[in-house]
Amino acid sequence: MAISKAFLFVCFLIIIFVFGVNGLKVAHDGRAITIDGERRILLSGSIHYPRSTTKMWPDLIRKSKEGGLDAIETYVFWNAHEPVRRQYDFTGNLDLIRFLKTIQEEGLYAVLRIGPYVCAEWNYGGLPVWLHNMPGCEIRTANDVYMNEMKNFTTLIIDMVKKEKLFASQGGNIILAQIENEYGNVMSVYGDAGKAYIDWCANMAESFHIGVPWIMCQQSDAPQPMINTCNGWYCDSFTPNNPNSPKMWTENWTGWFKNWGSRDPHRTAEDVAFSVARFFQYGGTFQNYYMYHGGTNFGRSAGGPYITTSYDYDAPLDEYGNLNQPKWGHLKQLHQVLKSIERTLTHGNITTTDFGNSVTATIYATNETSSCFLGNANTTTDATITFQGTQYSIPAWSVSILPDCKNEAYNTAKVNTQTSHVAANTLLDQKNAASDVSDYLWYMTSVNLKADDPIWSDNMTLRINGSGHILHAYVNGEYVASQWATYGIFNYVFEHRVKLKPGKNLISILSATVGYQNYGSTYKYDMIRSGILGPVELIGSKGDETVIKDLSSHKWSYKIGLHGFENELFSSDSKFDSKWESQQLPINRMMTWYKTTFKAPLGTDAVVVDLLGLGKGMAWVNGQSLGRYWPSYKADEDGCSAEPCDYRGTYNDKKCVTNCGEPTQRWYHVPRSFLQDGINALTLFEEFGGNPSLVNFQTITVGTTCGNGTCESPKNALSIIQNLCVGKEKCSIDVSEDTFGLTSCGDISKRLAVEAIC
Ligand SMILES: *[C@@H]1O[C@H](CO)[C@@H](O)[C@H](O)[C@H]1NC(C)=O
Ligand SMILES: *[C@@H]1O[C@H](CO)[C@@H](O)[C@H](O)[C@H]1NC(C)=O
Ligand SMILES: *[C@@H]1O[C@H](CO)[C@@H](O)[C@H](O)[C@H]1NC(C)=O
Ligand SMILES: *[C@@H]1O[C@H](CO)[C@@H](O)[C@H](O)[C@H]1NC(C)=O
Ligand SMILES: *[C@@H]1O[C@H](CO)[C@@H](O)[C@H](O)[C@H]1NC(C)=O
Ligand SMILES: *[C@@H]1O[C@H](CO)[C@@H](O)[C@H](O)[C@H]1NC(C)=O
Ligand SMILES: *[C@@H]1O[C@H](CO)[C@@H](O)[C@H](O)[C@H]1NC(C)=O
Ligand SMILES: CC(=O)N[C@H]1CO[C@H](CO)[C@@H](O)[C@@H]1O
Repeated sequence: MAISKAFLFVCFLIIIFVFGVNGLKVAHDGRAITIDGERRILLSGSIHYPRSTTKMWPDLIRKSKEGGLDAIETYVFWNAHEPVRRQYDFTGNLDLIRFLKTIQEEGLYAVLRIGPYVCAEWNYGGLPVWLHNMPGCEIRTANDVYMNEMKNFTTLIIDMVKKEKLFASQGGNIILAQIENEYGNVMSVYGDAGKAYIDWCANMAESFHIGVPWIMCQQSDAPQPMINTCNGWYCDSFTPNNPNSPKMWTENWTGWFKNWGSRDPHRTAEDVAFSVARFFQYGGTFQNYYMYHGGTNFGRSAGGPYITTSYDYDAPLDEYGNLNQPKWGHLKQLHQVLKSIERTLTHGNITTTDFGNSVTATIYATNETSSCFLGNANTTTDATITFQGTQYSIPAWSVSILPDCKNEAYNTAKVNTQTSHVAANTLLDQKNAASDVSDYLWYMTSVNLKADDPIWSDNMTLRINGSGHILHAYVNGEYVASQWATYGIFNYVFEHRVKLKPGKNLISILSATVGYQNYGSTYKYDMIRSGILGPVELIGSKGDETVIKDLSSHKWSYKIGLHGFENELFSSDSKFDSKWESQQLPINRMMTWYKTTFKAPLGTDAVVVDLLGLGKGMAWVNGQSLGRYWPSYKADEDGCSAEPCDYRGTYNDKKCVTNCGEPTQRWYHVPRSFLQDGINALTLFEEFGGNPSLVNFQTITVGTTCGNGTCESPKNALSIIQNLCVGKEKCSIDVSEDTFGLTSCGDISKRLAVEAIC
């Protein structure tokens, strides 16, 4: 009963293994799990089937495979399957067999950690509470009542799996199984009975003859042939208790769970990659991410006490199954590099040289080839070492992998996966930093100012040599100003007063492109830089004296895009749909998303949306982009002529222009095919701030023009119609000279066009 302590432990896994009979022969030697006699580097990830839905499973598993995993690991959740003694539930997302088969269909191995004690931040560690209430039952120790129940459930699971021929030895995909879980951490509580119990667990497991190896994580005295494995944040210095057991990491904690009241835990991609690379540098051959997808604690399944409903874990796949970048991508690259040197890692002689200050180099050498790891476990100091005649720099707390012992293919601290966060000691070309996934790129840096910094004055300005099409500057989260280029003149200087404070100041510049250069006749157009070119400077002036601080080569962090775009707020099935508030319509507010519904205009005429009143941004109808809009940008006042256009003479683009002084583009085409019967959705992202209350949909009718000519009604036609029709459900108008007056143009027929917005 003394299990309350177990609540404080987290159960994670990392495993390494081998065995087989009929199908695959999975076994192991002291180096690695072998599959059909071949030593393997195996990368596995935990996904707990009850923490997602059956519909999500194929996608989660596909994304795991795409991320470079070989195997999916899961616990089995006893109290979910047997909520009442001898009454079982294997339906819906408790369908363990379906989950294992889904993994198999996607072509991955499975690791089955039966437990059935699982910890896992799962209610009561996965044990049914009815056990606790059985007379004479003492859990997880040499107690007949408990052992009988544990054996009954474990047998049930093994039989189910065997019946479906899911063990690799039967031709299935399960390559490893686990009995008990992290018992080594608590065994001393049970005294001698604990040791007797774990031996019993091992014997029972063996008696099932499943044909694949059994593991026991965190069990330093695991009885043979159980393989003891390591769980933890780092497992590089772990050694199994038997020279014939490979070095396996069953729980590499990719992040952490959350409890009510806790902040959101995050483990960086760099650090997870460091721990994995280091594990392989030091001879590891199997590792499992706990979690690869954390998911959700549905119902009352959350353990604790006080574990939250979300079990996101900051895992490579987030709670909803989306890629958690850059973590997913950074690890994927690591997996590719490790797989490329699988043979060397599993066969090479290992030699490690200590360079001091926690810097080591490890050579894996076979007769044919060698691969190297350069590790720097120093938490603060970057290292430069000369290794086999070449100089290498290794950032603090990182591992470089040199598949040929010459060229660095990967460093755990250099995250260059397709990601939204980048950092560099220079101002990057927006094309390099943001690729072409968004118009928007944040340039962010911080400036530490001492109280006696010579730059201090009460007149400090931020000066940015622009060219970023459009930029919006913020200092310490407060908006400073915006500026943009005009067509053809893309260089401008932004200069505005800013308020800084002693200590750390955060400077954030949002650069927006309005289309990348598409042509150049006297230069290579593709090489034209975009974004903030620099310099970016702070200027302090006291009287005549000016002090300039150039920030251009500071450390700049980059973030692509804006949250709303990442979350696809414009998409018709956006899962953030509930976040829309319908309070008072905010106007003139920068970076604001608006969403409304409308009925499509009837008929077949072309439809446009009139965006007068808005600043600049992007518009979508039913999730389909209408493109950028910018009605606040007015055309030149000059150059339009009241005279009819003279067709004679050579044409140029300044001739016969119209629309002077008006919004450059006010109406935006909404193709009929974007529209549906009934309700349609319009989404706007307003960058500058505007007033969407005037937005309306119109149709374009060919062949009618309402223009100012010489043959017009002499009366105010609009007010006549307003009087007759506004406020009425129906109205009829007598279109005659009696109503609209005599014109000076005689007998020619006249037309009345009315457009009504209801
Ligand atoms: C589990 O216990 C039930 C009785 O409660 C028994 O009928 C069944 O055979 C047992 N299963 C195993 C595998 O021992
Ligand atoms: C880290 O590097 C610094 C500087 O080289 C050194 O003084 C320190 O001892 C190192 N720390 C460790 C743990 O190696
Ligand atoms: C690996 O070590 C073994 C035993 O020390 C030795 O016989 C063999 O030559 C070594 N191979 C390489 C490639 O260094
Ligand atoms: C590697 O080379 C060593 C020394 O030449 C030899 O003894 C050993 O058998 C070779 N090993 C393999 C796997 O070829
Ligand atoms: C403030 O500094 C700017 C240049 O950085 C200068 O142009 C301006 O005249 C200064 N204003 C005052 C009030 O000193
Ligand atoms: C600003 O950028 C433009 C375009 O690259 C460049 O010609 C100009 O010299 C820059 N200005 C300064 C002050 O560096
Ligand atoms: C039509 O012309 C009159 C007089 O020239 C002018 O006041 C009015 O604004 C014009 N209406 C439109 C719709 O252009
Ligand atoms: C259960 C377990 O292995 N816990 C370890 C996880 O890693 C941290 C940090 O390395 C250790 O302090 C724990 O003991």
